[in-house]
Amino acid sequence: MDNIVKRYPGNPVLTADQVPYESTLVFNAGVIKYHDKYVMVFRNDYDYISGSDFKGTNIGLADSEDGIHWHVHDKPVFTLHTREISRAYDPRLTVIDGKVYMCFAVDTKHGIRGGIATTDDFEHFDILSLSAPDNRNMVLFPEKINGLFTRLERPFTIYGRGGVERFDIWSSQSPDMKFWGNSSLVLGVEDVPFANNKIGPAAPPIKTDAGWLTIFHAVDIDNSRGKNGWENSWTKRYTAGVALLDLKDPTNVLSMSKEPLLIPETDYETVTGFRTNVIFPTSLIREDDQVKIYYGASDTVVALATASVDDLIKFAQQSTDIQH
Ligand code: BMA
Repeated sequence: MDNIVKRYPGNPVLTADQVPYESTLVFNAGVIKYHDKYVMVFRNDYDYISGSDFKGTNIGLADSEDGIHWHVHDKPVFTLHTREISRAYDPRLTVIDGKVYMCFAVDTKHGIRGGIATTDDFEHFDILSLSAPDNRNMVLFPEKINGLFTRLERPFTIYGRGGVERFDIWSSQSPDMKFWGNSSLVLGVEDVPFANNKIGPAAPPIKTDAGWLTIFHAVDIDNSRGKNGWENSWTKRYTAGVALLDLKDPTNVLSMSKEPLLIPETDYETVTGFRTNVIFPTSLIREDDQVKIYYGASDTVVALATASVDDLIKFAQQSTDIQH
């Protein structure tokens, strides 16, 4: 099963120098096919200060005819900044019944919230809900399940998990995108053999006969890693795994890869960039029997890879030993 994922040889597909406004890092992008074009919303961090601090973050918009060559629009399209809120970031897009929804994370003075907005034109966004803190990495399933909108999400359970980062993937449901409940654990970090720190939802799942094909990110810490990227110390590595969830009950994990699907390897994933060793997938686009996988690389650029749906399903069928 080696190399079932092919990186686009011309990677990265989006870099800060393509952006016609202040931009330092462009990464973690939501991508959909919409009205015969590819549309991307991406996180833009600009004006580096020091440590992990940037002067600002906004969400930019780009479109493309082929999913490879991107034209960035002249202004950012989504910025949240108030006395309470410092920024919105990490957008994911899902189309449900022809309507576009964007999930995003929001940093506030009182915690991190997961937001969901809808838009018709990528200029005006109506915010439908903001979760209680701390929660983020929300992704929406592309259709209602048992009559309810369904999302995967990643609460931050610091206090209840022994005071350390041990974060898991959960799901919640809603009749209207505003009120969310029916929350259940989907996958625990201890279920993932290549994570020793935390996991989280990556891209909105896609429907296959074998189940919801779901990519997630998995974090391992190795203290011998020391300095990587621009910060004084960065010891985490972000890889991507893949799982199949029951079509009728996505809290039921049918199977999961025992090994990562994508590990940082190339220069733009391991050598150059702000936080190296980070692969952060945020979008999956199905095209016949193939998928395009978009991911943030080193928190610095957007990269593209492709894989066959059948290979991903086989890769996800390695293990059915899910503990809870
Ligand atoms: C996570 C988020 C992501 C980022 C990743 C690696 O906690 O902040 O946006 O890609 O860390 O830095």
